[in-house]
Amino acid sequence: MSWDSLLPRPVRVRPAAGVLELDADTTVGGEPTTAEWFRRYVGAATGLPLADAERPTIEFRVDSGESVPGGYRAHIRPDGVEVVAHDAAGAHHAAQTLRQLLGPSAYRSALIHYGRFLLPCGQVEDRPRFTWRGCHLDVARHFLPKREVLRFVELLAAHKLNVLHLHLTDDQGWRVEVPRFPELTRTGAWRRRSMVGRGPEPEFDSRPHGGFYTSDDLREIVAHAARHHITVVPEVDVPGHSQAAIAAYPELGTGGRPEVWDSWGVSDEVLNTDPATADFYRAVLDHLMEVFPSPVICVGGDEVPGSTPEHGAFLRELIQHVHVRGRRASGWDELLDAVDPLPPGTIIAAWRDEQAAARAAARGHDVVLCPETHFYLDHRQSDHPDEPVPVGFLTTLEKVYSYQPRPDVLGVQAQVWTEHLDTPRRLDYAAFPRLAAFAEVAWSEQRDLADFQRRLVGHHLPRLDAYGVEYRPLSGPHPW
Ligand code: TNX
Repeated sequence: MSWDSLLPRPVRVRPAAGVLELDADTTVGGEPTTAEWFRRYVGAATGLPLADAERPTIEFRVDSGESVPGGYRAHIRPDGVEVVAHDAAGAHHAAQTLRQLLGPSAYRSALIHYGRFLLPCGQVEDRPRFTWRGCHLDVARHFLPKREVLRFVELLAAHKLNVLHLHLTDDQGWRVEVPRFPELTRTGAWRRRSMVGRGPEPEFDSRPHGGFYTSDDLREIVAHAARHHITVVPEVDVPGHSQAAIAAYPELGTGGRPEVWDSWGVSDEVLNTDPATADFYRAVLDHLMEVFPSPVICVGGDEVPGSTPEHGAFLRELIQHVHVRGRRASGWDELLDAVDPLPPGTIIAAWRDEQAAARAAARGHDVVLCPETHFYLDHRQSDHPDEPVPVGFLTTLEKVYSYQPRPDVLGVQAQVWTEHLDTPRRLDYAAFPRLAAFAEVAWSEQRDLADFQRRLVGHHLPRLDAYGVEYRPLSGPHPW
């Protein structure tokens, strides 16, 4: 495979003549999480042992004097590969680059390719543009089985993304087991109806929908993500988007006993702001912080119907609770209006407009750019009538790629909301290949649409094919 196949595009490459062929004698060593990852994934695809050795053929070294966090350089010669990375994350990025250079077969999970596995000689110097290169995944609107989340983690890592923001609760479902409050999942994880219609006006039938992750499931997801140098940022959305919690514990609401919501849109149900409700959520957050080592915990804060100053005070208490525990809270940009003063250190996920990002930055908050105009991957990909998800704005691959982030931010994040994505196949279709365009925005300073399209069509889609991703074809919607 060639150096000009890499996606996201690296900072600098210097191709040289010759190749390094991987064979039964090839050894791998150095930074242990990376060597282990390479052995497991590239080993499975090549059928090679890629054993450890004192002087390995492929060596991942870490030197904090080199590059910047997440950065690396690699030198491929006919007799070996030397990687020097700033940190373990940088070593992992280098390993992902090597996998891309090996060609699409390196993305299979078993050996079917009886040809040779070749790395082109040359050098690469690479580093991420942004610290936070996130993807948000809504597992509340439609539950996504654990195995699919593990797979999604691998796909994020293949695109050099490093944050998985898990939207764990919403009006339509509560997906995280909290041992102290068993009704949250016994009642809150299930709803009466399933979506069947695909149009802008959804239709439903009477099959129930639901599911949730146990603490061990979530620890497994966190560990798998950590092996891929991805941080899992959990979100419990308050005080709006909380009907599932209120269905489980009606005393959290403002009266009545609603069911878990089985329609889309924003429910009018909202949490009350009694001290007992704040205590309840402090306990939920404590549990979350026990399961998720993430330095950032998201409290939501979006779309609160009839938001009052009391709701702002409630959010502030929870943000402070997160900060007292030594973590940082994040939330959607409505926090800028609702919470006054907003505790310093709160990270703002700016989704509504550029102004929200500018205001957050001006007030000294770290910003993650999540613009719904460009990075909402639930939105439709063309105006073709066969497009399976006709909702939202038109968000083409090119539109995602065209986004110019303001430079003074912590990072960028793509959003996969799942009202209309009820199966893993539909999730693949919505997320890919737009997530590849997003990844280049997140990782690279340089932007060249024609060159991106060339790498995508010629090299990257074959990788996704080999991995088994059912992405949206560039030629138009799937016939299903
Ligand atoms: C807005 S963005 C929402 C979500 C929806 C999404 C659909 C945000 C913080 N809230 O609740 O799922 O639009 O595109």
